[in-house]
Amino acid sequence: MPTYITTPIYYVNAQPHLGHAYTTIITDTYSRFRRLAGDTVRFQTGTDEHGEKIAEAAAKADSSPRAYVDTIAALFQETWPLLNVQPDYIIRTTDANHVETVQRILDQVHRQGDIYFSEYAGLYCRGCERFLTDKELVEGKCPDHLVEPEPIAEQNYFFRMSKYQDWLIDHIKKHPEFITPERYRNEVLAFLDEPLEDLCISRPTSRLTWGIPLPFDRNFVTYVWFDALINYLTGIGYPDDPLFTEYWPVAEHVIAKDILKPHAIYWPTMLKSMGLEPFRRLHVHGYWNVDSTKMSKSLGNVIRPRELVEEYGVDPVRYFLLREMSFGLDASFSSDAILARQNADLANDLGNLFSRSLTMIGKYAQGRLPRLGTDLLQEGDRELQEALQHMATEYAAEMNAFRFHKALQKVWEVISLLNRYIVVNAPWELAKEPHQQARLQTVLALLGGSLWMIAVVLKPVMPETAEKMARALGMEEAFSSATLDKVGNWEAVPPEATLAEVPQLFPRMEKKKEAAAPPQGTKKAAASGLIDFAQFKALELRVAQVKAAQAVKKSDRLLKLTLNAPEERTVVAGIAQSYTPEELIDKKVVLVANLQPAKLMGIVSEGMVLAAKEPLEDGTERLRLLFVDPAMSPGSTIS
Ligand code: ME8
Repeated sequence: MPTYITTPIYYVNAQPHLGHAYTTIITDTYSRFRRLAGDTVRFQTGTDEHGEKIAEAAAKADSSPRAYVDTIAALFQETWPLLNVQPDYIIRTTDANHVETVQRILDQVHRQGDIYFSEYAGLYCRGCERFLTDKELVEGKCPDHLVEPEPIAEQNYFFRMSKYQDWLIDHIKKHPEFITPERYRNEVLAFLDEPLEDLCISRPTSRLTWGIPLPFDRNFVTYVWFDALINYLTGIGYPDDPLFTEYWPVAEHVIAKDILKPHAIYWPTMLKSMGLEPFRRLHVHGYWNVDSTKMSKSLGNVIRPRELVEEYGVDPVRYFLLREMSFGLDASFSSDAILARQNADLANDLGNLFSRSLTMIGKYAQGRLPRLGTDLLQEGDRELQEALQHMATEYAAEMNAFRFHKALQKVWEVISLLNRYIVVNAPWELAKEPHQQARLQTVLALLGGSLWMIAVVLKPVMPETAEKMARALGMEEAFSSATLDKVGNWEAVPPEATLAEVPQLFPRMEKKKEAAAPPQGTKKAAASGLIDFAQFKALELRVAQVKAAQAVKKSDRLLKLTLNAPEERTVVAGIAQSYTPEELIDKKVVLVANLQPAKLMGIVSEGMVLAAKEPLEDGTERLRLLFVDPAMSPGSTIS
């Protein structure tokens, strides 16, 4: 069976980040999975290089568009090997074969009367590179770019998208798999409840020249979305290449929710107009945030794939991204979250299971995986075998449905079962009993066979780790040609393999000290005057109660406070002109608890208390302490 799977083609106005990495890694994983299932696969990614946004970015970088797109496209291409992503074809919309395909399609659609010339006045968002309808605006602004769109009136070419509205609704309703998860299918159907407008598909060269010229009017270039979507056809040689005949009927696209409308509405209607079948499935995922905040350049919290891989290793990154995001929903990236997965799921559950099992096979079976004697199986053994068969079926179903987090959950259920199986069967005890030797060999054979199957299902997700596992099991050769149907099939476990040295699959990782490793983006954030969430969290704010207060000798500004936080703290505060010592007793204040101690008038101050200050016209200032609700106990954290 053929599989054709694509990522969006990424704009070259920004460097690759976590979001691009995610979409491309899941597409790579899916393509590796389909290969494992026996398909011939074509996996395509690429870069979207025309349009206003790119022209503007090039101008800002003081570069010609051509030189600029070459530089950024190369950055994307260099990123994929770092993530162990192996596309079969990387397209650039500035490639000659793409320009030719776009012009051929424009000519065809124009000739058959689906493109017309007209005047249009509307509100244009430069960020979206399209006209927005009034309904899409939130408080008069584009909800994605938070800017007021500009009123623009100009003559342009239009694609008769509205003509295909009824057909599209019908197609979506008849094919539940066309757009998934269902929430996005519903979103598209709701949008199609309203009359669809025709799509403006040109830009006058007076306003923009960095685009594909319309073949029938050289005063215009093609609108970037009409150009970009066609990449999915160019890459397989539309219309004459045999690749097109083989792969178009099975085309599947992967995108995030931001570009749902062009893919679910523009693209199928364009295809219909060309007389082609629409793609088979559109898989839509949610957005990655960072520490629960939108990732953005201005916040300085953009995560770069290269830095991630350097810090955690490629397989933990791939595993984390697939496991952590419920496909279709948003997810939050944080170094705590990835460390937790690395240590618990990988180092502990899988890594320990693997090294324990192999060490025992080394010790009690002289490093050769015993053959499984079916006559000796006990109930727990059969349960384990069934669990693996079950895992194979469920894993395949979840992977096919793009529910990667669930597919991995199924695998980890078996990993937990295997860890329990070791405890229950205690091979080290069996080894002590001469009459238990046959039993011991069965337990070891089941452990080794199970690990082989786990290596096979992990191959699409963590290719390097899976190969390391197979090598250590002495099954490298069988592994390179392994197929999914071997999982759960005990006859297919490579027989009597000789184990190699036991590797450590995943090191346990410690949280880096903030001081030693400033959070990513800190430099940029500092330049913009912003701090990121991790920097804010580095402040330890606590509720403290004033137990005693007294004036500091020879100072008319300072008071010495004794605080219950709940340990006792001495803090010297410059508040003597705003408060008498008596009025502060028992008050609850905000203490900065992790400030380095400092000596003031000979007294060591262990922190500071927070106050609001307001300059007054007479040159003095009003100062009031921040008091906390008296119901809060001393020591409560403030965040
Ligand atoms: O839209 N979380 O390109 P683009 C998850 N050129 N995924 C994210 C993400 C995030 N925070 N940010 C970006 C374009 N992505 C057009 C596409 S296709 C014919 C033309 C990923 O560079 C996600 O896949 O803005 C999203 O759909 C895509 O990058 C947008 O990339």
